[in-house]
Amino acid sequence: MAQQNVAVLGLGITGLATVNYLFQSGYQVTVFDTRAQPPGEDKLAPGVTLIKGALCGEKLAEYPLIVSSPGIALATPALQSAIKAGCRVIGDIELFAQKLKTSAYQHAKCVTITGSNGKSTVTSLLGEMAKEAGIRVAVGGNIGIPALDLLSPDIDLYILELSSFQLETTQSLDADIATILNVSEDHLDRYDSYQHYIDTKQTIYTQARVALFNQQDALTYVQDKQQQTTNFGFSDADYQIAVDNNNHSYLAKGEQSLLAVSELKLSGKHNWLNALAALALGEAVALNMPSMLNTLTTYSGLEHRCEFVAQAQGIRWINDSKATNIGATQAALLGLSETISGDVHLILGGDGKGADFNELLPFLTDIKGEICCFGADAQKINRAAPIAHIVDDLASAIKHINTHVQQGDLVILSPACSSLDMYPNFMARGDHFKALVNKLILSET
Ligand code: UMA
Ligand code: ADP
Repeated sequence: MAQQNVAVLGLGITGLATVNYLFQSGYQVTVFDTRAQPPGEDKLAPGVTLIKGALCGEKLAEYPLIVSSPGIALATPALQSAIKAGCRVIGDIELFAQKLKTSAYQHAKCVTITGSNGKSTVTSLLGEMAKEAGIRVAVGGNIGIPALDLLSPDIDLYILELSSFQLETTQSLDADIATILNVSEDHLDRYDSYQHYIDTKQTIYTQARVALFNQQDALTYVQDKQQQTTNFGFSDADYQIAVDNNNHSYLAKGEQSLLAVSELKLSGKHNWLNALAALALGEAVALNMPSMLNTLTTYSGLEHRCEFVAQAQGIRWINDSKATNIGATQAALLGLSETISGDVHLILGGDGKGADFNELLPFLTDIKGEICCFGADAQKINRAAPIAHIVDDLASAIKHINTHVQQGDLVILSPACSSLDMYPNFMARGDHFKALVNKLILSET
């Protein structure tokens, strides 16, 4: 029998995982990548053809099945013309979903997590909860490990973080539970409208048996009235915050208090919601509550998310490089305002992905310290918020702020923008910030 031809678009980590998966499943694979030196080139199996350069609709139309990477928008003209010519376009998560329906994998449970912010925190937290409960768990997707690389018949629970990019090309997941944690503007350079981005997020629910929504955020509400749902939120929710007579707050299931929020290792009120979401997801896949609560008392969060860097001369430095949209910066500012005695100094900047920075303005007016901005959208930020000084780069921002700080102050990199205009990724930006801060502190002691 002739091998079926499949085109894989993109040779990043998703493309490479897809190529390996299809190649091992016996397909004839051709990879397309627009870049002159795609990152996975040296790792390609012999027998896989790589075509570099601009995507051509006519060429793609020769393939009945195209598996596209998340970094390539479905709206790309070459892809659209291939679809019109009758090609089927899916993503790696769709291949994963199909594999999970086969006999060796059917026993496994699956949780899917999307949202504009908090995805990685909830995904990794739930992964830690499952590990602590002794479950054979695999954690991946947008958080970093491509879903296809997780597949093993030995796994009993998959926890997938899904981006809107991945949801664009996924139709047949059958998750035990799916959640949209929250929705705020992001990736507006990729979608023709905010509504398009919201609608894409909503498709996660139609591919799950139970939908978990955020009571505080109407954009996460479930549209299908027939769908089984559960919810989390500060109040009026299945998983909520209870306050006792002494004004102490607790994570609670309905009226039943579970854990004092003061016991959480994570800080900031947005993390109360993340913890509630993880508990709801965990219960839906039968994780044991005492064990999950125990994890919450030890889990300290991921690098680059409101990460403590150093304290010197009474000044606290925080790396929140993963704040790549306005909603994340807003959450960081609200969370931190409760914990400091002095002023907050803020570093913004990068590529705003089409965001309207006027929406950030209400959260900047309370800031008494310095605000600096740099990068591709520095002018745009400064036009919306003239209090933000334009500087050349991160080093200049730190230098400027350091001349204004006083004991009790806090300096935070929470850029509200992606890093890709100046750095390979948000991790490199956060690492640069940490290195600059540590160097500064060393030079002053
Ligand atoms: N690219 C090209 N030409 C191509 C293919 C890709 O220029 O032919 C560019 C894309 O525009 C993008 C970059 O290369 O700028 C990477 O794209 P990719 O699809 O090859 O990405 P991968 O390396 O496979 O990583 C992807 C996710 N990346 C994106 O969605 C852009 C990773 O999420 C994810 O961890 C990984 O799959 C595993 O599932 C990153 C991300 O930034 C962290 N996600 C966005 C976010 O979180 O906001 C959605
Ligand atoms: P994502 O994977 O969705 O980008 P992360 O957990 O990596 O989410 O966090 C990204 C940024 O969003 C960080 O700056 C973090 O402080 C902030 N954040 C985390 N959880 C929430 C939430 N529930 N609401 C708003 N912002 C959040």
